[in-house]
Amino acid sequence: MKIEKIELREIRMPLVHFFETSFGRTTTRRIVLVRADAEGLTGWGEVTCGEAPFYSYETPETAWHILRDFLIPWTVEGDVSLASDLSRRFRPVRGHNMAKAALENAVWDIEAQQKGLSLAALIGGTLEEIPCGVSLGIQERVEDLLEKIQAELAAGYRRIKVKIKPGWDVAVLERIRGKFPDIVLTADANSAYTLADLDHLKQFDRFNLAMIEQPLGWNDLVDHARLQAQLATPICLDESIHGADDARKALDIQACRIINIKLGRVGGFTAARQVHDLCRERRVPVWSGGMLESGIGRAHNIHLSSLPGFTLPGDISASRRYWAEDIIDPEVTVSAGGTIRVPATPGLGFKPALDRIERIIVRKETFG
Ligand code: OSB
Ligand code: MG
Repeated sequence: MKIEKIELREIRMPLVHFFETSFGRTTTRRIVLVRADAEGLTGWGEVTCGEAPFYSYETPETAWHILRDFLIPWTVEGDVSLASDLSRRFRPVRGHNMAKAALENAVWDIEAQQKGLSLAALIGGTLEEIPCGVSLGIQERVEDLLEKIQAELAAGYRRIKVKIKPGWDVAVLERIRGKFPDIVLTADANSAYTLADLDHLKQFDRFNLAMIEQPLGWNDLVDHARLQAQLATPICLDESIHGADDARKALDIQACRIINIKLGRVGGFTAARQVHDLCRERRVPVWSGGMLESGIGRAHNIHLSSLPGFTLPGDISASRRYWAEDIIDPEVTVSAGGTIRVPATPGLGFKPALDRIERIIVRKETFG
């Protein structure tokens, strides 16, 4: 196919409630959207990076630069036969996976429509419904967190993940387990600890967590392997896994027993599928992480989670939990049983609401 036109838009979306992790608090998202047009069809992608370079080094500014000056020119020149060709074409750019993913995923959306398939069907997804969990940020008071957990369980969510950091960990988990002894509970540290905290981290074993996510360095594998050897709780890696090579190395040295796959962090559907396939071969469970996405990124995550190795609930929840008004129609909803139905119509299966997007746009550039 010939990609005739690509548009970048940056939008601002205030969160319904602030979201706080060990690296800081977010109140309003800055989101870069990619729209690609080819042969009468339109595809959409979302750059999932944070506003500041705290989760990874990417920001909306770096993504705009890498897309405008490298990835977009390489996409509009010549033909693209398959969306999966783009990851090879983008390889000379080191890293910047979230910028790459946004454009690659927009082209996957187009390819699915051309073939009359849902994105899930195009990538080989088999699950018609996906199990959902929630990620709860650090709160002002432990009581606020306990109330939120209660409400999310009542809404049907199947797994509760809480953000932790030094000073908001053991005592908080103690309170949660006191009130909810049997729920599926996980904790995400977003790299807030080091191996010097080994004795402290060992205390987590008594909370029967389904996993502890990314306790150590954002790009580390080796120290995580040391830690895993000393912990009963399975480690799940998030930040450290940038593609199938990292996943293979992490599993070879037993740095983790579970992997969180994020489309943006690994660079799009092609790489995400490679990580999934490797983990499936090795019987390692995976799940889809989230990055406080708008409906567009959220929809991509839903399709990804239809692959058969996604056996654990993902951080994919209802639009309403984040947005007063999402930018897709219909918005993402979750059943009383805590599941989301994977759309079966061609492409994304959700319609970007152009009028709403135009109302919250802060910049736009057209290429091609
Ligand atoms: O580590 O999973 C993470 C949000 C921003 C940055 C990193 C993470 C998160 C989440 C939110 O946990 C998950 C969601 O989008 O619901
Ligand atoms: Mg995480």
